Amino acid sequence: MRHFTNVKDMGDLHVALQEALEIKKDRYKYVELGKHKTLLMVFFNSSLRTRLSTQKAAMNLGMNVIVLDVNQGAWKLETERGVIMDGDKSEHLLEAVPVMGSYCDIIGVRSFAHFENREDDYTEKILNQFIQYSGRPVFSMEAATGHPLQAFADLITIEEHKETKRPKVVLTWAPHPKALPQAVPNSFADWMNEADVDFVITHPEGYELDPKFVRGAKVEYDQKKAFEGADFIYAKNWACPGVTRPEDYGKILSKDMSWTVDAEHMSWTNNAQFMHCLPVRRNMIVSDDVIESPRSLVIPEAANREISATVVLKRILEEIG
Ligand code: AN0
Ligand code: CP
Repeated sequence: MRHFTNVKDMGDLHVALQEALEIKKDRYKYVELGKHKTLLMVFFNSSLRTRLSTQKAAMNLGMNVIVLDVNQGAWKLETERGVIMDGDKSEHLLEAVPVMGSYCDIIGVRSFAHFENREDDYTEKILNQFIQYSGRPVFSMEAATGHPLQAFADLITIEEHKETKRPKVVLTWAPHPKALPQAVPNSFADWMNEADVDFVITHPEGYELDPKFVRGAKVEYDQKKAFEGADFIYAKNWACPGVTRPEDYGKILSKDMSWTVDAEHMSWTNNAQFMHCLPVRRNMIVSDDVIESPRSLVIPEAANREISATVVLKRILEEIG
C-alpha cells in the first residue's frame, strides 16, 4: 500500500483484520521495520486520539515522529493557485508540501471539510495536493470526506465484540450544536459495506450521505424501526451532505433531540453495544447512562486506533522498503 485514503487501499478486509489481531497480540513485532524512517503528522485541525494513537503506532514500528500543527506556529498557508498573496497568508501549499516531504518518509494529514465548496471537499483537494506534491506516501488522519483509520478501528472493534456471526450494525445520526463533517459516517459506511455485517443507516430526511459511500446500504428514516434487532449502534452527527439540495451543503437542518441515543432508544435494540468515534458531546449525541453502560465500546474502540494505525504504517513501510 502506498497511500491510504479509503477502504479500497486496504484490499481484502479479512486479511487486514487478521493482521490487526496479530499486531494486537504483539504490537512490537515489526519494531525493526521503521528504523531510520520518519513520520510527519500534519494537523490543520484539532485531535486527541489520532495524534496520540498514530504517534504510538509509529513508535511500535521503530519510527521517528515529527508533528506540525499548522495553525499553531507555522505560516498561514494559501491553497488556491493564482491568488495575489497580499493578505494574511505568508506561504503557499505548493512550496510548503514538497518542503515537508523533504524531511520525512511518510506523511499523515488531518484536514477537515471547509464546507465552503462541496466540490473542493468531495474531490479531496487538500489531501490530493499532498499526494501530488509531497513525493511521499500519504495517509488520511481524517480528510474532507473520509476518516479511514477510524473506520478500520471500528471494524476491528466490531470483530472483537460481535456475539453473532453476521451482526446488524446501525449508523444513526444524532443532534449536535455545531456543523460537523461527513468524514466519519462516510468512511464507516464505506467499510461496513465491505464487511460481513447487515448494515443500516438512519437519519432525518435531508441528511442523505453521498451515494459513493452509501452504495447498497439500507437507509431507514424511522429511527425506531432501524434500531429493531440491532447488535451495534454507531452514533454520529454530521451536517447536511448536500446530496438532495446542494445549497444546504454544510448546514444544520435539525437539532431534534428525540434522535439522542438514550436508554429508551437502546431498549428497541437486540441489547446492542454502543459505539462512537469520540470526541462526543454527552446528552446531545448520547445520554450519560448509555455511554457509561457496560454495553458501551467507546474506550476499546479508541484504543483500537493504535492498532489500525500500526497496520497502515506497517503496510506503507513494507511498500517503500
Ligand atoms: C470531528 C468530526 O466530526 O469529524 C472529528 C471526529 C473524529 N469532530 C468534531 O469536530 C467534534
Ligand atoms: N476519533 C478521532 O479521530 O478523534 P480525534 O479527533 O481526537 O483524533
